[in-house]
Amino acid sequence: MYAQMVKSTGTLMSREDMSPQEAAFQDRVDAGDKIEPQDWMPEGYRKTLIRQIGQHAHSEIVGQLPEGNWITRAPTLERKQILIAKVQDEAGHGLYLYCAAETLGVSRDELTEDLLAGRMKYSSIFNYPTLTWADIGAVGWLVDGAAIMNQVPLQRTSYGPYARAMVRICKEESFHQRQGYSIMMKMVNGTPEQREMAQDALNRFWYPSLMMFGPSDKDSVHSAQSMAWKIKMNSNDELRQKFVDQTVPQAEYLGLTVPDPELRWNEEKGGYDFSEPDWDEFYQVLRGNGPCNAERIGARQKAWDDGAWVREGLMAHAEKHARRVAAE
Ligand code: BYC
Repeated sequence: MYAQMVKSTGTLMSREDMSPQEAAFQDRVDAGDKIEPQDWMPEGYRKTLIRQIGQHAHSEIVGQLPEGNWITRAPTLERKQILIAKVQDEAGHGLYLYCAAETLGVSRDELTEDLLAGRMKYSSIFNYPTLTWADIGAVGWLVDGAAIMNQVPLQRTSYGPYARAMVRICKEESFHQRQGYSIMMKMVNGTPEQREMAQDALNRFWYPSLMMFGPSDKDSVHSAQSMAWKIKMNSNDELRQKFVDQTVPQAEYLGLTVPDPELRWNEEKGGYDFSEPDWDEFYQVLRGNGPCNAERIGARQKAWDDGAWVREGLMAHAEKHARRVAAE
C-alpha cells in the first residue's frame, strides 16, 4: 500500500506549488537541518522514505540468502566464521532499517506483508545465484562495494534516523567489502582453476552490480524529488561512475579483466567510459523474472509463515500483560 501511494512523488514539486508549510520544510532541508520523526513533513517525503528505507531493509534481509547458502561450504573454519559474522551483520542492518522506517508510522509487519504481496521491492542484485565460492568473494568485493558507494552519502541524508542507521551500517560494510576482496586475492593467487573461478564470478557479477545503482538518470522516476529533499545525495549515474572508477584498478590489481570491451580511461572527464548494463534485463528482474526471484520470495514467505506462532505468542503475551496492568 505504501509503495503504491508513493508513485505520486515521481515529479519534482516547484516552489510555486508549495504551501507555506512545505516551503518552510524545504528551507530547513536546504539549510542542512536534520528532520526528526516528531517534525512536520510533507506526506510525499514520508512515503518516499518509507519506500526507500523499507526497500533497503528488505534488501539487507534477502541479501543474507545468497551468502547464507555458502556457510556450510566455506573452505576453512576461519572463512566460515567470517561469513557467519557477515551474514549476521546483514540481519542487524535490516533491523536498524526497519526500526528507522517504524519512526515514520509503518510497522515491520506491514512492510513485510507489502514485500510478500509484491508491492515492495528489494535490490535486484539478490536475484542472481551464488554458484561457486568465488561468488562469495565477488559479492563482498562488488556488491558490498557498490552498497558502500551508495550508502556513505546516505549518512548525510536529511532524515535523522536513516542517517544515523547508515553510520553504523557503513562501518560494517567496509569490513564486508574487504573480506570479499581478500577471498578474491586468495583465489587469484591459487590454482589456475581457482583463478578462472574468480574471473567467472567477476564476469557474472559485474553488470548486476552496476544495476544496483538504479536506472540511468534519464529513466529514474524518483531522483529529482528525492535529491531536492536530500533523501538521495547523488544521482544514480554519478554513483555508478564513481563505483566503476574505484573498482577497475582493484580488478587490475587482482589481474582480472572487467567484462566490458568498451571500458577505457577518459582523460577529459577523469573517469572511465563503460558500457551500460542491459536495462531490459534489469526491468525483467524487477518484474520478478530474474533467475532467483521466486526462490528468494519463497524463502521470505516460508520464514514469515514459520514465524506465525512467535508473533501470535507475543501478541497473546502483550494482551495478557495489558489486561493485568489495567486490572491493577
Ligand atoms: N533493485 O527512480 P529510481 C546490501 C526501482 S543491500 C530493485 O531511480 P530511487 C547488501 C526503484 O525502487 C543494499 N529496484 O528509484 C545486503 C523504483 O521503483 P518503485 C541495498 C530498483 O529509489 C546483504 C524504480 O526502480 N541498498 O548492500 O530514487 C548482503 C525507479 O528507480 C533498483 C539500498 O537499498 C534496484 N537496484 O533510486 C550484501 C540503498 N534500482 O519503488 C549487501 C538505498 C531502482 O517506484 N536505496 N529500483 O516501484 C537507494 O539509494 C535508492 O532507492 C536506489 C534507487 C538508488 C536503489
